[in-house]
Amino acid sequence: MSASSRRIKFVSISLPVLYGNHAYKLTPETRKATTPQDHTHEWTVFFKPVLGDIDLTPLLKKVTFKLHETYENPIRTVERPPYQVTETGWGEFEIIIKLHFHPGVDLGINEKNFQIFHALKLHPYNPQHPKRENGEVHSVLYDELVFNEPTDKVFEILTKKPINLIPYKLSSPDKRDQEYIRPDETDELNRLDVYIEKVKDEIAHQAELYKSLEQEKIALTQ
Ligand code: SLL
Repeated sequence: MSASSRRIKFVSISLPVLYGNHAYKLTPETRKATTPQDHTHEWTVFFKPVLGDIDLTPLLKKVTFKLHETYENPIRTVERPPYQVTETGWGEFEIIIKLHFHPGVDLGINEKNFQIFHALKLHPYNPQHPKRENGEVHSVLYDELVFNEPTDKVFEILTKKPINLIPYKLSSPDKRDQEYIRPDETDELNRLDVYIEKVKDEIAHQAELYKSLEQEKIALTQ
């Protein structure tokens, strides 16, 4: 066994990520001449680390988004961040987001690939939720990529800048309870608070960004 394929026993490293979609109703202003008549929405599906300054290119060769077969070339490949696809359409469907790691990178000994099934949302789905103006929908989910017993190489990539994550240790390989290598748990809780704040900020930021782009577009067409 070479040094690069040796695995670090009982150690896991978790990478908080966000994925999902934003959707906006098309208006006469935002509709392009080439937009098919029956398309009612513009949407963007994306995958990204919660912390915006983390660059995943050392881990990811590419991310593919598998759209409904009503789309031309339904498998869309994105090789650099931002990992996202923007389209217009009329219907909701399931999008398969697949992470393709570089050779030698995986989530664990029997976990070579990672797929996320995201239900594209165009319509506000919870009648209890207040409706947003313009019928915007933001369906954003939180998850964690857990790298189990990483190889030395993966450990290096994950714990050094720009990724810079903190590893944790399992008390035994079959136990789910986890002992943090860092003795201070409050440290970890503080990190979670940071992540939650970031999630909120990011959702607000994306909504703002879209609004100003939309205004620019309207200004240009006048
Ligand atoms: C539905 N099962 O019936 C889903 C299918 C398909 C969505 C939705 C546009 C494709 C195109 C599009 O929105 N497809 O014409 O480019 O709701």
